[in-house]
Amino acid sequence: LQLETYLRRSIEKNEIFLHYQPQVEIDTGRLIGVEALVRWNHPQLGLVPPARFIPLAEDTGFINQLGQWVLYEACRQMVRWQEAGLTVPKIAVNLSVRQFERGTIGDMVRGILRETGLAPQRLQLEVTESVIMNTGDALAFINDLHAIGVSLAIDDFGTGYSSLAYLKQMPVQTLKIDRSFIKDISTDVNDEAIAIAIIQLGKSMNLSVIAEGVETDQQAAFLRRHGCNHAQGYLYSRPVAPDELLLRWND
Ligand code: G
Ligand code: G
Ligand code: MN
Ligand code: NA
Repeated sequence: LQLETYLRRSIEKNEIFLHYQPQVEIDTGRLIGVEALVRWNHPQLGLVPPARFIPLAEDTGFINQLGQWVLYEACRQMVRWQEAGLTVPKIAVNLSVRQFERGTIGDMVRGILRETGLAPQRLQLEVTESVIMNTGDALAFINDLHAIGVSLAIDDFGTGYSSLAYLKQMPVQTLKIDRSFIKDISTDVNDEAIAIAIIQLGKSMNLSVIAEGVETDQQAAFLRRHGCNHAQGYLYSRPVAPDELLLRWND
């Protein structure tokens, strides 16, 4: 309960900030985008992991305020990097199921793009399969977002229970292979088979596929060999502060 009280005030107290994890083309190491990941630094508690406060924010409804703050800040940061001379091709922002409940997600995205001046093509929204399956009329919302010109990614793909028939109707551009399938590549043949199947599915449905949680050269080589050329993970970079991204990727 204490945590909930703290969380409610976290935005106004400037305790919330974003880190950004690079997404790269495996072949060239080129930066293709970043994923925005929210962080909470409380003066007494220290850094609270998102795995603790995101579910709380979802349960209490605070995720709506938080999600709006995150999206605005992420779009603003893209403009700041641009002004500093770094063009980040694309920013990916996570959305929770509750952000779809009010039916105003499209208006929020439109408003923030207008305010920040970020081109819609440079914003990708990540939703999990459970967002799609647990949102009434998900297709209408997804179509609305698609009409704005932003792209959509399915996060943690393969861990949920979305039907492929559903996927077929969705104007989705990207599948993110969940880290759990990448972790044991080269030791677990089942995980390898799943990763390959997702890559093939993406190819045949004309979707781009990005592997999450890539930590080793071996994993990267496996992915590349099987036709997945986009990756995100500690092998390339941890999530970093905006200035660090600028330093490390500005050439
Ligand atoms: O950074 P990592 O520990 O950074 O993130 C843990 C979890 O928190 C991931 O499942 C990630 O999708 C989720 N997460 C991180 N940032 C956000 C955010 O801005 N919004 C939502 N809804 N989830 C986020
Ligand atoms: O669930 P989502 O994919 O949105 O969140 C990404 C999460 O994965 C974040 O917690 C991020 O810090 C973490 N992450 C990113 N790259 C790696 C990696 O290479 N290894 C591990 N173990 N975690 C990672
Ligand atoms: Mn994500
Ligand atoms: Na994920």
